[in-house]
Formats: sequence, C-alpha cells, structure tokens
Amino acid sequence: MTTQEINELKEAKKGKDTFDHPDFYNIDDLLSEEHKMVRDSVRSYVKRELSPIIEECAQNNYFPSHIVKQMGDVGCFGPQIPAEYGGGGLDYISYGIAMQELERCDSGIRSTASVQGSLVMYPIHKFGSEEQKIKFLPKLGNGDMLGCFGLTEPDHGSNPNGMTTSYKEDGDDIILNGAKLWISNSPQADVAVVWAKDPEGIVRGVIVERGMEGFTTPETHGKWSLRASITGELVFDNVRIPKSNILPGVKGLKGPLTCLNSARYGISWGAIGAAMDCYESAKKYAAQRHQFGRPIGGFQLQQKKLAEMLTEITKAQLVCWRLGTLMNEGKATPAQISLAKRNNVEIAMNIAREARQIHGGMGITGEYPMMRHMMNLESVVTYEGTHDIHLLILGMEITGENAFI
Ligand code: TGC
Ligand code: FAD
Repeated sequence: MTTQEINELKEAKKGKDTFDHPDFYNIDDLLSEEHKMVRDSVRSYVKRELSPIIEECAQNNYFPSHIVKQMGDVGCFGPQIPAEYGGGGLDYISYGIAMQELERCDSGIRSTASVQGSLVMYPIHKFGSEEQKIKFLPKLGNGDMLGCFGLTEPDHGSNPNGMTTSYKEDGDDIILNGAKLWISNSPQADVAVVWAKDPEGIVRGVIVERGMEGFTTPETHGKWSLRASITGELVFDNVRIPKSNILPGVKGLKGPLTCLNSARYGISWGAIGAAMDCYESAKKYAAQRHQFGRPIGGFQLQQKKLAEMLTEITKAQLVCWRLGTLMNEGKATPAQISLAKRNNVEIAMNIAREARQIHGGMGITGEYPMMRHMMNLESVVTYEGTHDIHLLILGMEITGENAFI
C-alpha cells in the first residue's frame, strides 16, 4: 500500500472508531491513574493511526512498517523495561493493558509489539551484557530498529529442546548454521535474538544482525491469519558472529522460556482486546438490526450469546488483573501464565465466532472485524505454546506427572 492510499484511508475513516471497553465489574477501579493513562494513550493512537487502515492492510496482506516508529514513540515497545534502557519503566499491568488496546485493533499489531518488547528487548535486558543493552535497547524501544525472536524450527515447534541450529567456535567468533521457521517480523527485522546450541549442546541466545554474511530472512507467503503482520524464516549458512553477541546471562532452555512467560502474559491481555472488539460490534449490531419487526437484540437467543460473551470477558479481565499483580510482585508461575493464555485465547475465539453469527451475512465481510479477529486468533492459539501444550503444563502442575517425557 502506498503512503497516499494510507493517508486517504485515514481521512475517509477519521473518527469512525468509537470503541469503548466493557467494564461490567468496575475493574477500572482496580487500575491506577497511570494504567488508565497508558490505556487511553494507546487507544487514541489506535483510533487515529491504525483502525482506519487495518482492514485494508489485512485484506492486502500488507505489514504497515511505518507504524514501527510510531509505536515506539507511543511507548508500545517494552513498557515494562526500565526507562534508562529504552523501555517505559512501567509495571506489568501497564504492559498488559497496552497489549489489550493493540490487539483490540488486530492480533498482528499486538504481535509486532509482543515480539519487540517481550522477546527481543526483554532477553537483551535480562540476559545481555551492558554493551549489548546500550547498543540495542534504546533503538528497539523507540522503533528505530525492529527485532525478531528465533526459537521454532521446521522440525521442532512444541519441543524446542530438539533444536538443531548450532554453532562452533572460531577464535573470537562463532559460526552459526541452521534455520528457524514461523518468525514474526523476520523479513524486515534489523536484529534477531536466536536460540542455538553451543558446541556442548547447551541452548544459548545469540544476537544476529542484518547484513551478516550468510544470514537471510525469506518471507512466508499464503497466510490466512495475521495478514497485517509479516512472518518469515531465519536461515544461517555459516554466519560468522562475534562472541560478544552471545547473551552472557543465561544457559539452557530456561532462557527462551523465561522470555515466553512475559510474552504469553501479554497475549492473555491482548486476547481480551480482540474479544471486546467483537462483543462491542455484536452489541451495537443487535440493537440496530431489525427482523420480525423488532431489534434482534430483543430475541432471547441473541441475548444469551451477548450475556455469555460479557461473562467470559469479565472473568478474563479478572484473571489478567490478578496475574498482573502477581507479575509485578515477581510471584507469577509459568503454570498460572499458561492458564491465562490458554483460557483467554479460547474465550476470544468463541466470542469472535458467536459475534460473527449475530451479524448474520454481514459478519463475513470486512465491514466488521470478527472474521479478521477469528482468523488471527488461529495463530494466537498456536504460537507461544499451543492450546494443548498449555493444557499439559497445567496438567503437570496439578498431577506432578510430566506428559512431555
Ligand atoms: P523442561 O525440561 O520442562 O524445561 C527445561 C528448562 O526450562 C525451565 N522452564 C522454564 N523456565 C522459565 N519459564 C518457563 N515457563 C519454563 N518452563 C520450563 C525448566 O525449569 C528447565 O530448567 P533447568 O534449569 O532445569 O534446565 O523442558 P521441555 O523440553 O520438557 O519442554 C517443556 C515445554 C513443552 C513446556 C516447553 O518447551 C514449551 O513451552 N513448548 C512450547 C514452545 C513455545 O511456546 N514456542 C514459542 C515460540 S516463540 C513464538 O511463538 C512467538 S510468537 C510471537 C508473536 O508473534 O506474538
Ligand atoms: P507442532 O509442535 O508440530 O504441533 C502440532 C500439533 O501437535 C499441535 O496441535 C500441538 O498442540 C500438538 N502436540 C505437539 N506436542 C504434543 C504433545 N506432547 N502432546 C499433545 N499434543 C502435542 N516461533 C518463534 O520462535 N518466533 C516467532 O516469532 C513465531 N511467530 C509465529 C507466528 C505465527 C503466525 C505462527 C503461526 C507461529 C509462530 N511461531 C513463532 C511458531 C509457533 O510458536 C509454533 O507454531 C508453535 O510453537 C507450535 O509449533 P509447530 O507449529 O511446529 O506445531
């Protein structure tokens, strides 16, 4: 899409997004003024710059890369990272609520922010050297650089420990070989945090920079989901990388899994945003659409759908708020995060489907957001640990039995 097309859409759809969030249990009372400020500022950014263009971006399978800088300026990247390293210096509820507002627009937009904040800035901040932090974090935080996170491989998705991407040492450098698949942002990323095995077979984090010889990032085509986000591969063919690009602060699979805790937490909030968007659209449509001489919202079957949607959104909001307080206290466990990610994505998928039905035939068009959310959520339920994997993490917590071995 051209800049002119984007500007024309923004002009044509100016002021049309009138979204306000449902708050049946006065959950706003649990939020601080700072949390509400973050929500309002991300929401008004979304309404101004993203809502007018998102449908056309998705229909055209177009990643609006100009928004990376904008999102950096608004503070969407790493709100939970300390300000002196390019983040927002805010707490985990602020981070979550920002993800809710972005995914209310589109899961692909939230994906861009999740990857940048939780999967690129977070590992560099938590496990990186001071030099790495100074070199990369400010530019990632303000959107001058785009990052990606390479864990999944063609033959190792749910079981990342089986990864075959590895490096050998050569003086002050390492030589990296292998490939990663399904990597959000990769075709346009300036930098990739890649997880690879060292000569002893231990998983390490390596910062790979665009332009390094032998490093390519082919785009993955033909997606029906997350069409406004760009996805690709990371291919390493004898890539020579200075040892100073290895993250010194962590060894083993707990490195990438620790980053996933933060990103999965963000998705729990994000999924509520997608669910709210579908619910609000269905509520308005049910009031406006008349059949048999009355609004369809007057029929019990439609009321049941709306009542169940609001119930699930309210429960999900409470789960996220409590999980956010545990994250702030450093007490949230991986299994608690799995419960929230798994539940909230599932309820968002169900709500999108039910809301689509309330819109009848109109619901399948791009005039309403449900089909786009529904297709996006098929990726969200798969990435960052599939629905099954999160169930098994919970199952292990409950029974003490590990289903993965
Ligand atoms: P296991 O033996 O259980 O654990 C290995 C080591 O890791 C530790 N650990 C964790 N540490 C921190 N946080 C967690 N959540 C952790 N889970 C485990 C564990 O204590 C152990 O440490 P140590 O010190 O003893 O070595 O590992 P396993 O090989 O049995 O695998 C467990 C399993 C299946 C749960 C895990 O591998 C898993 O979560 N698989 C799902 C893979 C996944 O989520 N991939 C996501 C790729 S990134 C992505 O999708 C980005 S999408 C981005 C976007 O666009 O938004
Ligand atoms: P598989 O692991 O092959 O799973 C296939 C099916 O088998 C699933 O239903 C799964 O639940 C089931 N299964 C697997 N193991 C078990 C078991 N033990 N018991 C029961 N059932 C099981 N990865 C990154 O590293 N970085 C990214 O930025 C990234 N972005 C992504 C963006 C998109 C759009 C998508 C779709 C994926 C992305 N991923 C990314 C990859 C994602 O994390 C993986 O797709 C996911 O972890 C699942 O791996 P897989 O696709 O190989 O499926």
